[in-house]
Amino acid sequence: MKLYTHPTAPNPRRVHVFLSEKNIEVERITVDLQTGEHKSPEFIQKNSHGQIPVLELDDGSYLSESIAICRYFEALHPMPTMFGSTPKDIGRIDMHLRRTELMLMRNIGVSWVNGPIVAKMAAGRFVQIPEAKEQSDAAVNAYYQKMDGELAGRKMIAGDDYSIADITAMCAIDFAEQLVGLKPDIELEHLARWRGEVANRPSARQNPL
Ligand SMILES: N[C@@H](CCC(=O)N[C@@H](CS)C(=O)NCC(=O)O)C(=O)O
Repeated sequence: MKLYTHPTAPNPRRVHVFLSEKNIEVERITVDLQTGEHKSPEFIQKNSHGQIPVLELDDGSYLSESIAICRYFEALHPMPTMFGSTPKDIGRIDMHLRRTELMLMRNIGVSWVNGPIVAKMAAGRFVQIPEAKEQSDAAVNAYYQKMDGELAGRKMIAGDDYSIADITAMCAIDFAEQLVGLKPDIELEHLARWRGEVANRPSARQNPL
């Protein structure tokens, strides 16, 4: 198997952290995002959406979407589970994962696309909408507040145990803080406690942003 990836991009990082948690080694091939290798005809054969990560299976077929790749490995190596084992845990983890992707990551993405780094990197490729960034910045900060309230009452995002919801939220917030200027307010102490705990796991330290 081969993972087409990039050492610091936030979606691939989710897969890297997940694989470290499970102690799974997969050959990694770095895709050069700067030169647009992910949009080349050769890469489009692997993922028609021209995005990373992409997993090449031993039979020559390809899987993309970070969570689909993680689910594939979870099915191959169920323990330690990152998606839950009991019906209740599976449901709860999926609920938090979906909220994190659809409400937090999506708005961080809007702020990123309409922000200063993309303005420099991809001048002319996107029409930037400052009002959209204002709204998504506010939505991200509101989401941080909601997380802080929830983390006051439990250790990890979906309960007592670390899960794919924690991996996804950590990768999203690290990216938001370092590259989108959306650092959680220092007063959100429960969110800060959780961030400290997930950042200290070997899987996070082995796969920094
Ligand atoms: N939903 C996809 C998103 C993948 C994605 O947005 N990857 C980024 C890197 S973090 C990418 O390839 N960006 C280049 C592009 O979209 O052109 C997933 O979860 O894997």
